[in-house]
Amino acid sequence: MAVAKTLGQFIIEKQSDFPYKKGEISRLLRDLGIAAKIVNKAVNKAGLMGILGEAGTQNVQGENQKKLDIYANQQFISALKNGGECCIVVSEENDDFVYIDSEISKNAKYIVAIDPLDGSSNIDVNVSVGTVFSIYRRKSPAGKVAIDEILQKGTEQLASGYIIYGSSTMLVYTTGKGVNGFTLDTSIGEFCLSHPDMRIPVTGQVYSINEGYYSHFPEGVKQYIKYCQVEDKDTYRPYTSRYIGSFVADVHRNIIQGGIFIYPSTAQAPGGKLRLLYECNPLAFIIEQAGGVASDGYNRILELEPYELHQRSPIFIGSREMVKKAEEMMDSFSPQIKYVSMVKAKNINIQP
Ligand code: AHM
Ligand code: MG
Repeated sequence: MAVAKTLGQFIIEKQSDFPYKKGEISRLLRDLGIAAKIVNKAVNKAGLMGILGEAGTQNVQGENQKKLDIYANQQFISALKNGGECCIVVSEENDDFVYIDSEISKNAKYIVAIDPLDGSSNIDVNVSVGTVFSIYRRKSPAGKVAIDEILQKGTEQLASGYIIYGSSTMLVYTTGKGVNGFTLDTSIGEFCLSHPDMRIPVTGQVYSINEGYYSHFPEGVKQYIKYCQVEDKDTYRPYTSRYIGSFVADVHRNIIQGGIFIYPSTAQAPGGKLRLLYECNPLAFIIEQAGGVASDGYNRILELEPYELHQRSPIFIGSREMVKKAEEMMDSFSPQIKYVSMVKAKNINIQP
């Protein structure tokens, strides 16, 4: 039987593709991969180990229980701390950024934005969840990291990726030279190259959106949904609707099969739901590298200006032709909510 290439071997082989060729990005990816294996174990055993439950409660052994997303956050931060390459972590689980203060990190140059366990409410019902991460380089050479070094545009990402804890566990990443996917072989405890050079089909037949909020959607989104549902043999419509409610899982399926995922602005949530720094930007980088498009309905996600750590953005992400069609609809039917820049979007008054 042929021996599969491990993530570690692949990273060494691709070292020359990485920016700042000193092995630093490789080490960061390795550290994230280590934490992913630990989190994978906990996710798999979640129902068995009594690890589920609210933070602060006690399990049957009288031990303090941790919600799995808090556990995942701790694992990723401590792996990054031990690795010594990361100086700042921006995490969905922490209101403020986390400064990594340790002897080996004193010259660290990288900022990691992470959602340690996205879609964690799905764990209670045994549905796939994910980790999403993004790596930036600090701008100043040393000393205190300024907030504008932390709030960089998605175009500044050096690497991004996700881990999907599903029927199998996969780590998918890009450093701007295509997208590669690795499946965890639990018998040897290694991520092995299983999906080299991932490409998203130019179009697809899956649209993915929470239609329960239909009445709150902008007119452009309503019109796009109608378009997806209309019969048309030439474009293989009607499309099929698939919504897991777990961002990583929905986007991962669409990368493989082709499709569009939309979480738009709604009357209740004018900025959308998903977070720019550690949900939208990392997956937008992956999607673009796989040949797809990621937009807020009007603008490229990667060019949005970040103004705060936990800022949200509407997102239309997936197969090129499908996202372009949805953008056309937004332009024609919802021009009034055009997000010219996120700074303006902050105060925009949305009339769907
Ligand atoms: P979370 O960060 O609180 O886990 O929420 C993010 C999740 C995404 O994974 C998913 O796409 C979305 O929320 C689903 O939201 P909704 O239930 O509103 O459709
Ligand atoms: Mg999340």
